[in-house]
Amino acid sequence: MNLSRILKSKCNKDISSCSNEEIYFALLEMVQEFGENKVNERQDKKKLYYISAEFLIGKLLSNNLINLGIYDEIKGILNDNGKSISEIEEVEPEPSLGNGGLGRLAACFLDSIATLGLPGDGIGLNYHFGLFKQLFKNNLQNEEINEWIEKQSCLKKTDVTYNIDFDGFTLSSRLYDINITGYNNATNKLHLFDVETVDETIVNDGINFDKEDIKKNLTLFLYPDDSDEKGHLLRIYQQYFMVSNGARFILDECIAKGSNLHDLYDYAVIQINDTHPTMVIPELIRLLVEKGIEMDEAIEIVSKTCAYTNHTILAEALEKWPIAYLEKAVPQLIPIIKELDKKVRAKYDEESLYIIDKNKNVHMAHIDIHYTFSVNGVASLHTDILKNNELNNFYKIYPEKFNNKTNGITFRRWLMHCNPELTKLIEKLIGNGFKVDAEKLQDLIKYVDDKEVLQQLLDIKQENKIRLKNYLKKVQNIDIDENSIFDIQIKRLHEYKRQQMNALYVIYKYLQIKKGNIPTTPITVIFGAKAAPAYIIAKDIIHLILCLQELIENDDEVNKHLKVVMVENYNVTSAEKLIPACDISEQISLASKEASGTGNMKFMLNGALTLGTEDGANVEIHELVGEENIFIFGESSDNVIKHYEDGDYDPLDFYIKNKNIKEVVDFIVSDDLMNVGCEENLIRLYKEIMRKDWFMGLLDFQSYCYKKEKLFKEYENREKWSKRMLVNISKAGYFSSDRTITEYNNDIWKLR
Ligand code: OX2
Repeated sequence: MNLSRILKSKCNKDISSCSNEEIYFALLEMVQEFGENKVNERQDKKKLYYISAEFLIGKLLSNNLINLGIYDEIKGILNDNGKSISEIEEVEPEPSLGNGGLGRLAACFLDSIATLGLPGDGIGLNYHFGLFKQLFKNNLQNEEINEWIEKQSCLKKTDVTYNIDFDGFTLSSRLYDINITGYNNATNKLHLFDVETVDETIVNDGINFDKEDIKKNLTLFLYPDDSDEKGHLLRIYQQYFMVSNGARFILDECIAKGSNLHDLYDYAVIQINDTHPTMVIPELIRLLVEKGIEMDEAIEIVSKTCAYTNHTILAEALEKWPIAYLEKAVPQLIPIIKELDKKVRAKYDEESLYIIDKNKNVHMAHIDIHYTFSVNGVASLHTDILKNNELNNFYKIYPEKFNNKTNGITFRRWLMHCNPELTKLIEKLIGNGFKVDAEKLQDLIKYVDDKEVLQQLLDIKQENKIRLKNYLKKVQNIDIDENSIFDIQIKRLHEYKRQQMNALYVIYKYLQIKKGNIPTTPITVIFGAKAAPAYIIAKDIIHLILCLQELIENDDEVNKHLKVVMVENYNVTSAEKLIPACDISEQISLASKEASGTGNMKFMLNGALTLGTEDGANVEIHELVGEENIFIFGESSDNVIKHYEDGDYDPLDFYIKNKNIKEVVDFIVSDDLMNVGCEENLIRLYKEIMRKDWFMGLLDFQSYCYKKEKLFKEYENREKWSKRMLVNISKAGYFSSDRTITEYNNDIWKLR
């Protein structure tokens, strides 16, 4: 195959005389054709459908080139023609079809499913603007639309359409497909449904639009503002549209393969990604009954076909819909949901197990747990908490359904693509095997005393820090010092993730420097986070961080030693730059609240050391790397759960008794900050932290500061630090999503 010739013919002229855009579109077309040639023609009887409201796939071009095994060659060809692959990567818009970990996990899973050669497709929605684009203005978050669909894109229009009935109107759908090509393996599909009548022009003034105009708005945004009833209804419309299309599509494919529907579970397994797609259960039952199957049998068939993953124990994220809303939007499901509830009530005399509670709310997770054959958590601590606390009543009646699948990440994107230098070094040391068998990374451990290798690790980190410095200069015109410690917290903004605690540390450090306690090595604290548009306190936390950024930047006494950077519009693309450059990975959620986390795994794989609580997958990282190679602090999850049960936590106690804490908390409303910020936001946040502090930041603040100081001291011993880096990299193999998917397949899907 002469790639140079193919590319040239797609460009219609010499590569050297093409613009980056022209080359990008030529490559896009080429990758699509190559991927198409690898579509799994083998008709496996059983197929997995991973149904999810989010697929945070990130830019696709380079990953496709890597997975097709032609990245290096293309890079070379471009180089020979005076072009740079990274500049061409920049042309590609990033689809933001996800919010955070849950959506990125789904994308990593699709990569691994295809890489392992398993028959498995994704099903979701084709949001035109995805999650919003974040802009900072006056130290506040503003939201804009994120346009990513161009005339030519990774989306392939298909001729699959359905008519989806709602109360009083019908929407016709259209399926668009994205190729998911595995690493050196077959191509699967991501199926994204859209509404034919969607209308992008109804959005105005940022991200505002008429929430009631369902025909035009249904697939405009992921998670439209749901702070009012109209927003809730829109979400229900979206969810039903997704699952009804998905269910019809699945049934059609199974029938085409020879299923008589009584044996649906021999042809399909449906993984329900959190509760957003839960309505697929009643919808499938409804469709089966429509096709002549008795209700009881239909329920049994569907229960044997579907499996459910729980991603969170946060009460507000466990969806429950007022039955009145469902009656309004999807009345056709009501008799089925009532039947499902009736069956539960007939069997169990226990309110907490019911699907419809006494306040007439429908608990989506309860539908999942009763009417699927598998319920899994996403890290071992999380699954234990589900079994022993949150879902204990369910665990008692269905112990056999509960299982753990610790999350993972695809190393193709989160090592090979984002950190080519480190990849090259690993290849040189232990060969290529780790790319398909990540556990092979353990072979690196034999270099733990090899000074040359350790120095190379430090050198690569340094290069990646410079790369990040250049990137931030370019996209945000911010200067950072590559010789400072890069301390990074990037994730959705949520109080339980405790960015506010990190910000309080920044204040602490600022005040220390003011008092003359200068850090040996300067520190750069980097944040990246979007706050949900209607989540006031989260936006206040962003405001605080931006105000600190400005205050410190303008303080010549401090800015040589400490810097705060809030990365604008944090997304997959910027994560790929931030993670390889990181020294300290902040994983500081309140123990018990972060189900798993996956950023923690990406950082570790790229040689950052974790500063974290004993939460989510941090627990497993801790076990793997050992005490010496991770920095753990804070209250245990058992104690946290007990504090909640006993209701005995009061932040005011800490504020009053601890001088240090009072000083940093008070600083939020100091003149210094008020001068650069908004009084209303800062006072609101101050009160929230002092009076509520729902996620116990003040409880852990002292031990957080202590550990962080220790870390900074340890950083000075570069050799010891580099050993720790090596241990972290060598132990990261367990967190490959290839391992996770192998477990899903062995225990739940049983494909092949
Ligand atoms: C996230 C969890 O918060 C995160 O801990 C986990 O790593 C990720 O899912 C993937 O499992 N609910 N949970 C999540 O997002 C939502 C929504």
